[in-house]
Amino acid sequence: MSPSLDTAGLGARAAEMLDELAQISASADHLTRFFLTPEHRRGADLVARWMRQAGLEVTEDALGTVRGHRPGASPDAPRLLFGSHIDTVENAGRFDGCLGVVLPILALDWLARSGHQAPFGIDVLAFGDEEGSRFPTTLSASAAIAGIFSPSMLAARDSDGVRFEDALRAYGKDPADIPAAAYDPARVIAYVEAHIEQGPVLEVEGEPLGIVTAIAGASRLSVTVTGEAGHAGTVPMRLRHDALLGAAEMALAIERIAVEAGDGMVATVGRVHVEPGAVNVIPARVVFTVDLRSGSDLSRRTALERLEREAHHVADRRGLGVVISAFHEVGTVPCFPDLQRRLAEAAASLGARPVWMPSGAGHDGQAVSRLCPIGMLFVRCRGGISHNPAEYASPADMGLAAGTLVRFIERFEWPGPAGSLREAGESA
Ligand code: HGY
Ligand code: MN
Ligand code: MN
Repeated sequence: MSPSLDTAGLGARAAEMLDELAQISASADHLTRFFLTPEHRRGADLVARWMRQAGLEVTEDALGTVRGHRPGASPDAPRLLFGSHIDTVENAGRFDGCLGVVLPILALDWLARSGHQAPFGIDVLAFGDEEGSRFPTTLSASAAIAGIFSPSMLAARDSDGVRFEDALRAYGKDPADIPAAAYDPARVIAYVEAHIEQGPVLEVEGEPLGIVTAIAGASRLSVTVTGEAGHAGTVPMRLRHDALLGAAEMALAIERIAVEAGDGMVATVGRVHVEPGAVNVIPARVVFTVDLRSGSDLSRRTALERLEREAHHVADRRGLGVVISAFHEVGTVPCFPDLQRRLAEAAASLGARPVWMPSGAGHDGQAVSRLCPIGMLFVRCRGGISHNPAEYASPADMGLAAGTLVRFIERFEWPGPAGSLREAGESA
């Protein structure tokens, strides 16, 4: 067991690193770092430097994921994976994603300094496309390591019309190398992601750490409503086909569907585009997004069917057209019980009493779950605020989380290549 863990020092270092990474942004005024941008490149280079300083072998795959590797007892020893994302939403906080890259780097640095050598290999992964902020894709980088990257993503275009594939080539990658980014499932033990909770539960419970039981399934939709442009001063209200009012009525219907569904369902209309967007022209076309989530996939699918019906009722009544297309769909993903137990025991060894809880936010772990068992460790964040520059996790809580990862790795008894974690987990 490594010497008594200096969790305060680990937390202070984590805060410094996150502050440094947060300076790498498309804007001088706020933190915005989108996939395959110059800011992504600079952020990836900084993470790679930290990985090297921690003694890791650094590579980068065809989706730009930075990989830091610590060898196990033999070059082909199966690996424990840790990681999260370094891309952000617009005007983001500095902890979302990045924390889950910084903490395992610090944990491995600590273990290296304390002379610990695990029989298994350990990788830290910094994914670049979790948020889906630039392209209408999400989890593309983690999907690639899981071997489930969808080539159709390459045709996605950002708001400037730039194709995913062209941006990838401009970033110096070759789409032909994407299949090689996938891990061999037989060489991977499990994946563990540390992440801020992005909600208020841990703060309300007065606990610094959470053990995630499952990650909620999510659907992201694009809804296009078409009406008829007209003169704002001359067309009587009863003769209008106002695309924006139709969209507004649909948005309120979506809210009602989520509230009535229960199951912790949440629905968000986050982006609205209005054409022609002139003050004195009746809107002819509106495109808006829907983000729908629930811990129950059945409940979410039922809500989607109801949303489709009600949107068409509104359109029929107002003489509008409506087209609904889903551009992202991921099912609810359970976290592996054996990993939950191991994370909880590691946290408890440092005096924490972690809270078991689901994640309403999506994470790279949802994609990686198609490769191997996943576990997630939540870190308390102030006021549950996230996707907001006011996002904050304390150095003390971050240090405790880093220490938990150290203990998790030190204690990770693994049956070896003969047996997989899944078998061990099932017997546990
Ligand atoms: O939207 C999410 O849940 C994640 O922050 N990308
Ligand atoms: Mn995140
Ligand atoms: Mn996020």
